Amino acid sequence: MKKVGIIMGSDSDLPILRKTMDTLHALDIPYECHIYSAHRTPVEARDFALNARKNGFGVLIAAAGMAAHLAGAIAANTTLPVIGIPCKGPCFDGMDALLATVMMPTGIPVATVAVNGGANAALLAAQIIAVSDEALAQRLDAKRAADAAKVLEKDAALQKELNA
Ligand code: RP5
Repeated sequence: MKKVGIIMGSDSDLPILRKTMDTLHALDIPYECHIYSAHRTPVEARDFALNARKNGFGVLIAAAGMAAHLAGAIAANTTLPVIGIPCKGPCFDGMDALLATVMMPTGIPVATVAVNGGANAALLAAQIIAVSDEALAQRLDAKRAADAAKVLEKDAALQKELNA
């Protein structure tokens, strides 16, 4: 199976990427995780993206906050699918990172998930890989069914309480 590459702009983003790693781990998807910044280590970020396909990656996830150029800078150097996670910083409730990540110019797409959407980034990466991996597609179906069952259990408990 192709690996998922996870890149974060700073170790301060790590709590959000833990959700990404946990979700990939639960789905049995191999991944590598690195701290490379578009601004502080631009050479390493570029080299990682340039070599990602030949190094066995199938999807890249890039997370950054504030002037969040990382996902775009990664996408500029690969045609692998890139998923951006805007991370909430100290100002603007994450709107700064959301706009910086999502507003890519035509030709260099980044699939942007919600602010701090670490788990959804992993699930989207999994769904991309599952296009050509039936066993993974089945694990995703099972997770959807289990998640739905949990919601219905909560609904049943609520109905019981309201109708008591
Ligand atoms: C971004 O700047 C990082 O992705 C992080 O979200 C933000 C702040 O970084 P630190 O100053 O906490 O290292 O590049």
